Amino acid sequence: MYENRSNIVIGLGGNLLFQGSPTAATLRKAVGMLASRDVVIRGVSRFYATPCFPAGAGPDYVNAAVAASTSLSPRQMLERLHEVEAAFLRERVQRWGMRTLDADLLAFDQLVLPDLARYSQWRDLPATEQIRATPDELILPHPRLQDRAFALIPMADVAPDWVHPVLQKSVWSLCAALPEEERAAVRPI
Ligand code: PH2
Ligand code: MG
Ligand code: MG
Repeated sequence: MYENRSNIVIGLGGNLLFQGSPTAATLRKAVGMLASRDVVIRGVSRFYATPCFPAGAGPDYVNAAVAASTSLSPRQMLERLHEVEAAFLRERVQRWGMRTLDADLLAFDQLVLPDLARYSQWRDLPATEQIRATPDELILPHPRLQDRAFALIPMADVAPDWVHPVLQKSVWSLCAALPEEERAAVRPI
């Protein structure tokens, strides 16, 4: 039977504070948990050490990106990511006392969700508001994707040619538009 699959990119992040070098292992395990009949992993980026954003708010992260194809809807995919986060959250609560895995849906085909107006509203949110306000609905593409070297550089490993459906730029060109010092601070490990 023909199955309509979507190409997606997931951003993974983990903070170094509670696990040190095992952070990379956490991300690898997360990839293993994501893989299933309805989420086929197409590529995993290199792992990068990245300075915490906002600067000084905490220790460095390890970030990576995963390209996959899925038969799930955006909402189902988000739920799957929350399940994977929760699995590591439980582990972390026992072993390290805090969350160590963030799994974000960065891109889902060329979808713009919930609609162009609301996507644009979140993308253009002033920096001061970004710290306080979190959308309670799924926004796609990830509203901060174009700003963040720690998301774009790993994504360029697995989906350099994905074109942002609103900005009409490839990941590769979004990366090239980042300030040089921000790119340089994202280091493969
Ligand atoms: N994620 C955050 C906040 N800050 N900084 C880096 N370097 N990497 C992240 O993944 C990250 C962050 C909240 O999701
Ligand atoms: Mg995040
Ligand atoms: Mg998140």
